[in-house]
Amino acid sequence: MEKLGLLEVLKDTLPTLPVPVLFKNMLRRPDGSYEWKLLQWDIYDLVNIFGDKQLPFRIGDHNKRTCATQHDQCSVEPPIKPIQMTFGQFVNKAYESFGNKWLYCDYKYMQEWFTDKPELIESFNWLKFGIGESMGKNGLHSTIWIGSKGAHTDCHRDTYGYNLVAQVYGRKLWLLYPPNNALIPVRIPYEESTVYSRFNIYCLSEEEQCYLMESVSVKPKLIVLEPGDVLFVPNGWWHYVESLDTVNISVNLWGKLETDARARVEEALVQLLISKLARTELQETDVNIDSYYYTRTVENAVIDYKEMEEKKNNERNLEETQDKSSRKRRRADIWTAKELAEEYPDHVELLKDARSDEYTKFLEERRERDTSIRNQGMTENINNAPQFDSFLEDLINALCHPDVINKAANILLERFS
Ligand SMILES: O=C(O)CCC(=O)C(=O)O
Repeated sequence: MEKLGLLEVLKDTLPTLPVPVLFKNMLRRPDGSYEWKLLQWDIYDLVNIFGDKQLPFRIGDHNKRTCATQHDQCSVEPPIKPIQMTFGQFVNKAYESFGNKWLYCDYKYMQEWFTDKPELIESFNWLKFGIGESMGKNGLHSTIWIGSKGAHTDCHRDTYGYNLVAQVYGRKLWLLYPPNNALIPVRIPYEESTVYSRFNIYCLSEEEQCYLMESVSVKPKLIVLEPGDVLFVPNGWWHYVESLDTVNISVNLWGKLETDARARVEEALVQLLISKLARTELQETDVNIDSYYYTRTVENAVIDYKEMEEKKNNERNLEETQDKSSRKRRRADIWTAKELAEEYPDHVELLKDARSDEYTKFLEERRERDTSIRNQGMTENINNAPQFDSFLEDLINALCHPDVINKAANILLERFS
């Protein structure tokens, strides 16, 4: 039988993979050069391409124990607004170390920020990963992340889709945990489609370090992405991401999943609760709209879900009438991660569980950030951190807990016909 191309296999397989996978050398030509222009450009090319466009950069502290995650602007003392600068100015500041701060222009949709830069949008695509033309033929539906050393995204999991992340410049460390509730999901800080963990992994307290070592029984994966690497992250996996080098760029694409319609109902329920309960300073501004709007959003998500279910049932019925061999063929299109790695060893790597000494060292390094501040007597804000103290937050996090929302969505969907 003719060997299927990896692209063909990934089309059906990627959305079904339950474990992360690393794609190596997928973006290289046989002569070793990169296919993507985005990967061919050096830092001077990139400075030219980004030009004089002003970009917002979040600022955070190296070695600062804020207790609340630094993702939440309100929890940084004093609250800091993102600063605007060009990519060229960012590069200069990054190399000057910028007063021991990190800068992060993160989670920027190309279609919101860079439609005036077609060269950038056309400089990469996801077709090799089996993504269809409409989403994958260029970078339009992707997001870009530009940060300096220490810039990080707090531990979270995404509500919708699966994730393909390509490292473009510098190295980034990814800590991944399989789906579980031991990492304590919270909805404050609130961000649509992002469920944060209560753990501030960037600078851990001793208690948090112990908890992660002793009470989280699932085994994490730890990987450093280099330019040209592409990481696949399945839906529901927690990830904490930290930039290791002076200048860091990555791009990603969230692929669609059948389960997204159901996740949308749950996410709309959370939004409605937050809009009712959260104090304005704990919310993104767009949440502070009359909750009538969010009630309708839940209703629309329920309608969409029901329509999706009906379509799926029709397709299933059609399949039942197909002959057995074509059904078998469809099943054979789905591979396991192990099969992929065995069949395409040059391109697909399974991620091993982090070795215990590796994980211990990783956590220890992040706790030392805490210790360095503790020694300087700067721990006051630990006890005032909203995530740990506020009863309202505890209440919101209880009501928005995935188990509660899942149950509420079940009941709602059962009743709605
Ligand atoms: O690169 C980062 O800082 C975070 C990326 C991320 O969270 C994602 O792609 O889902």
